[in-house]
Parts: sequence; structure tokens; C-alpha cells
Amino acid sequence: QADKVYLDLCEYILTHGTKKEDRTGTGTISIFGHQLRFNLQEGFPLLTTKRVPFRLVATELLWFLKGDTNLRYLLENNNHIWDEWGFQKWVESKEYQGPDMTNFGLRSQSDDEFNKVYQEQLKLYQEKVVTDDDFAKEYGDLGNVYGKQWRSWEGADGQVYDQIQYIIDEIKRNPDSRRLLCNAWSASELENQQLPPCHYAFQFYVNDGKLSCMFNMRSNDVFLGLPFNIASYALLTHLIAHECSLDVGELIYTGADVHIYSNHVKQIQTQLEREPRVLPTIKLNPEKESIFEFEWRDLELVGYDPHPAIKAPVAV
Ligand code: UFP
Repeated sequence: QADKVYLDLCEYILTHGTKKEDRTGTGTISIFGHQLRFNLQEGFPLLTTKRVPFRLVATELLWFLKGDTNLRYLLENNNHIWDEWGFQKWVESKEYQGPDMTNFGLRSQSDDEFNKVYQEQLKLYQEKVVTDDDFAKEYGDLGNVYGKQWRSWEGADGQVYDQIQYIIDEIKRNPDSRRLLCNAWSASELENQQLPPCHYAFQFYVNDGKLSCMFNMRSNDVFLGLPFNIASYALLTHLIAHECSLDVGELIYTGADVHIYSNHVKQIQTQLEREPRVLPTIKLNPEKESIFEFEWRDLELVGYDPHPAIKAPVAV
């Protein structure tokens, strides 16, 4: 069951992980190299030992699938998970003339006065991205993030490649293919990316009428990131299976630097004490064929009855 697989990993890291410093200055307990397997026939792997915001998972995935890299779509869908990355680009630009926002991620958590000023600036930024086209183009765009890499990969030949369309076509034409792969990691793009891909590649596998997916992560925040990442790739697998008239098989996670931030340990301990509940299931609008046409309202999560959400600070 999904919760057990996840909680076993948490326990493993807490007992076998080692202390490691990191880019954000927060500090982590980390392990290197780990695999998890989820049988998608047993239910949709959205954790029940804490509420995971499925709406945010789904609207982010649909944003990727549209090939969009601008914050505007997410803000319009009341999804704020990428705000800090766009805001960082804005406050580091020459055009930004407001109060000093250096290191805003850490400071907003430890300094109430600063947090007020930061929240004001963030709100101004969000409003401008939604209402001002030129501003959105310049400062709402997160660069070459997932949507760009998945749907319009720029080749050395100057051509643009749609990796998702390729996978769908190939699954229909040649389901035994061992090349059903999408890659988001591009050595030449790292400098233009606010956040280089964390989940950098995924591959599909068709057997016995079922579609399985393996996704790879170079770096994973186990408390805030992983539950979300599992749900996102589970949903992607359901969507592609839907378009290719297949059942769902297994979801396999492969993580490299798999870490728990030092300020998430208490929250994980709370979660470890909770009893897992029955997993929800997912229903996709049968009238929509192409996954690129899916909107939030075409997805229905059935029977999700989780324990309450657990709050924790995001490391930026
Ligand atoms: N992170 C995730 N999942 C994601 C995502 C980010 O766990 O989907 F976008 C976490 C991993 C890490 C941080 O803790 O965000 C990225 O930092 P770095 O680039 O230093 O690995």
C-alpha cells in the first residue's frame, strides 16, 4: 500500500541517513539511491496519512502537458507552488527597485517583520504576472522548465521535438519499444533554469495490456516533494494509459539524493504515528481522448479520506 511504502522510506532515512548540508542552508538527513514501487491497480497513490493537495498536483501536471512555462496559468488556477521561483527571478533583476529580498526563503520563516514586507512584495508580483502581459512574459516565465522540455525540446538541429506526443504515438504503434522515454535534463540549458529539473526523466513500459512508468529524481524533498511527485506521475500514467486504451500497471520511483530537511523531522514523526486509510481512485472524463485537452474538471478523485494536512516550511 502506498502509505506504507512511503512511511517505510521515511523511517529508513531517519535511522540510516546521514547529515548533509545543502544549497538552501537548511540542512538535511540524506541517503543516496533508492527505489519505490506502487501497484496502480491497488488505487491511486495519493497518501492518506496526510492530506496531499490533489488540485495542485493536477493543475501543475496539466500545465506541464500544455507545454506552458509561465506562472500565469498556475496563478489563474490558484496554484502557488512555483511562485517563489518566479519571484526570485524578479527580485534579482535590475528592474526590481523594492525592499531588499536577499535570501527571502529563509528570512521570511525566521523574521516576522521581514515576512510582512515579503508577503506584500510577493502579492504585487503575482498581481503583475496576471494583469500585465509584458511583465508576465519577462518575469512570469520560469525559463526552460518541464513544460518546455516535455513538449518543445529544441534540438541541436534547430528543430522542436514533442517528447510526449512521440511517446503516445510510439506506444500505439510499437508498445514493446524500449525507447518510450522523456528527458528533461539539458546540459546546455542549466543556466537559463531557475530550478534545474528534479524529476529529470521518465520511461514507460507496456506489458499485458498495462502501462507502467518509472520516473527518476536527482534530488527529492521527502516530506513536501515526494508525496506530490508520486501523485503527479501516477496521474500522468493514468492519462497516457487513457489515451492509449491501456490499463495502468506499476509506478516505479528511483531517487538519488533522497533527503528529509532538518525542519521537517517533527512533521514526519507525526505522520509516522498515523494509520493508513483506503486509497482513493481516479476517474477521467471518457469523452476526452487527447490528454492535451484535459482540464481540471475532467479529473475526478473518488473516495479520498485522508488524515489532516501537516504544515512545513519550504526550502528555497
Ligand atoms: N524538490 C522535490 N520535488 C520537486 C521539486 C523540488 O523534492 O518536484 F521541484 C526539492 C528537492 C530539493 C529541492 O530539496 O527541491 C531542489 O533543490 P536542489 O536543486 O538544490 O536539489
